[in-house]
Amino acid sequence: MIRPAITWYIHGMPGSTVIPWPLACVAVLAAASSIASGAFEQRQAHAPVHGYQLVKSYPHDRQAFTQGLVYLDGFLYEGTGLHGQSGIRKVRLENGEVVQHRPLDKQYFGEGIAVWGRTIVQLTWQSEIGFVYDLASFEPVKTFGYTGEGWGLTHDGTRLIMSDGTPTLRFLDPGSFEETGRLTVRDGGVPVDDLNELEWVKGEIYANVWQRERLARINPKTGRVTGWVDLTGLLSPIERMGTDVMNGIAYDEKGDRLFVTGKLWPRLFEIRVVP
Ligand SMILES: [Ca+2]
Repeated sequence: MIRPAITWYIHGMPGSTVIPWPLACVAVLAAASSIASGAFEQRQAHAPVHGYQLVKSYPHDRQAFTQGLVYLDGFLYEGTGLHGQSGIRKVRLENGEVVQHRPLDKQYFGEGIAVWGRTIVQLTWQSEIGFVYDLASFEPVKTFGYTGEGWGLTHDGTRLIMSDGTPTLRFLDPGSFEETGRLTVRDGGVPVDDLNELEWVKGEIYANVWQRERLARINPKTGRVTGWVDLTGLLSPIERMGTDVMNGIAYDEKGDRLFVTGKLWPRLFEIRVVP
C-alpha cells in the first residue's frame, strides 16, 4: 500500500508541474517516514528470531525419514515415514545405533510419535489411524482414529498435542484419544501454516515448520509464537546432499538438552538456543 504511493511521487517528479518540488519533497519524506514506521511496527508485531549454539553432533541414519523424535533415558525414539520405510525405532544417542525397530505395514505412512507412559503413540499421514505400542517390546497395544492428516505429536504431561500441517494444533485425551481442544498458532496475528514435528520444552510447544529451518516457540495457552530459532547452517553443504527437510525435535528434560535433526539427515545435533 505504501510502496505504490512513493513510486508515484518519484515518477511524478521529473517535469511535473502539478506538484511543486518542495511539496513533493515533503511528500517523499512523509512516505519514507511512513515506510520506516510501518517496517518498525511489523518488526514489533512478529516474534523475535533467536540463534543457536551447537553443543554436540551425533550420527543419524541417512535412511531415516524422520517424522517423530523423542528422547528418553539415553535413547532416542524415532518414528519414520514413507510407504514401505515407516516404523518406530529405538536409537542409542551416542552412536546412532538402532537397537530396536518395528516396521509399519507398507500401506501406512508413519508420522509423529510421542512416548506416553509405557507406550509409544504413532500417527499416520493420511490413513486417519494412530498406533499404540508397548514402549519396551514395541508390540502393538491398540489403534485409534482421527479425522484429517496426522503430522507431529507430543504431550504436555496431561494432553497429547497433535499437528496436521495446518496452523491448528489439536489436544487429545491420552486415554481415549478424543479431541479436547484446539489452538491456532499465529505469529504477529498471521496463522503459521505447515506445523510439523512437535516437542514440549519447559512449558512451551516447539514446532518444526515444514520446509523451514526454523523452530517456532509457541505459547500453549494463546497459540502465539513467542520466538523463532533460526537453525540454518547445521549441515555442511556436503552433508546436505541427498537430505530432505529439517524435522525432529527431542528434549532431555533431566539433562536440559535439546536435539534436532531432519529427514534423511546424516547428523543429529544438540543445540542451545541463544538470544
Ligand atoms: Ca518430538
